[in-house]
Amino acid sequence: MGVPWLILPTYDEAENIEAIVRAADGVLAGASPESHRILVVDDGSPDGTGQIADRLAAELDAVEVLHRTERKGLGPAYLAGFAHALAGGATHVMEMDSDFSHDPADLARLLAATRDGADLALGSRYVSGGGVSDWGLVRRFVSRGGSWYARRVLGLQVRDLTGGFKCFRREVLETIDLPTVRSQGYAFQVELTYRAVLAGFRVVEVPIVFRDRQVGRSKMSWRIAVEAMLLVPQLRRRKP
Ligand SMILES: Nc1nc2c(ncn2[C@@H]2O[C@H](COP(=O)(O)OP(=O)(O)OP(=O)(O)O)[C@@H](O)[C@H]2O)c(=O)[nH]1
Ligand SMILES: [Mg+2]
Repeated sequence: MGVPWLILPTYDEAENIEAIVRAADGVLAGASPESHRILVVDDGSPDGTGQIADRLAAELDAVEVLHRTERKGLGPAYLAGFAHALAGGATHVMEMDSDFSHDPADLARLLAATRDGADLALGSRYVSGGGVSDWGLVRRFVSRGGSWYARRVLGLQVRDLTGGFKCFRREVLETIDLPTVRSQGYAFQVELTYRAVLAGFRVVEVPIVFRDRQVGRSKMSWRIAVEAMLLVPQLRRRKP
């Protein structure tokens, strides 16, 4: 019988990987008593994240690792993880950053939302009860502006379009034609949510508080933000 899967993409998260895997494993053991799986998707991190993940996989029943040899970006890492989880019989597939910006405790609320009627539950900073702690003005402005822009261009009601803390019911990922998804960074998150809405799935926003990573290096770049700006209008043009 299938169980919920959590995908943890990693690139140079040696300082976070062990704590995040253990925390998520504990939360999911409570939220999904029939059991769960955790898949670390590591793009050959030079800092040895993949080896730490292998050690955890040997120790913890629920954990496995997908090693990719090259750094290909967040989107392709998630697509590989989704394919693996679906082939493994996943009933639900969850996305979460591996840097504690997303609180693993919130996995329980995302999963509960999909059991209460949502097809896709989004961890949302921009609904009542959600927010960001410790971001400067510029970063707040870029993030809010990005969600506003994508919402306007795509004509969506969703408040937080760029977040990467999500829980999909299996049927959503089976329906939205993953092999044709091309975007990488923030645009990847926008594109998946957009496709789910277009396909008629029920998308629900669950308030979360996002905090900045405490250790490790950010991989967010202007290149990724600009890619998102340019790609969003193309998503609309490519509308099936
Ligand atoms: N497998 C894989 N994971 C990645 C890649 N780029 C980023 N990640 C992971 O994706 C998650 C989000 O990336 P972050 O570096 O936190 O980027 P961000 O959240 O956009 O920016 P900050 O929060 O400012 O650090 C983290 O778990 C990263 O380790 C990649 O190319 N491949
Ligand atoms: Mg981050």
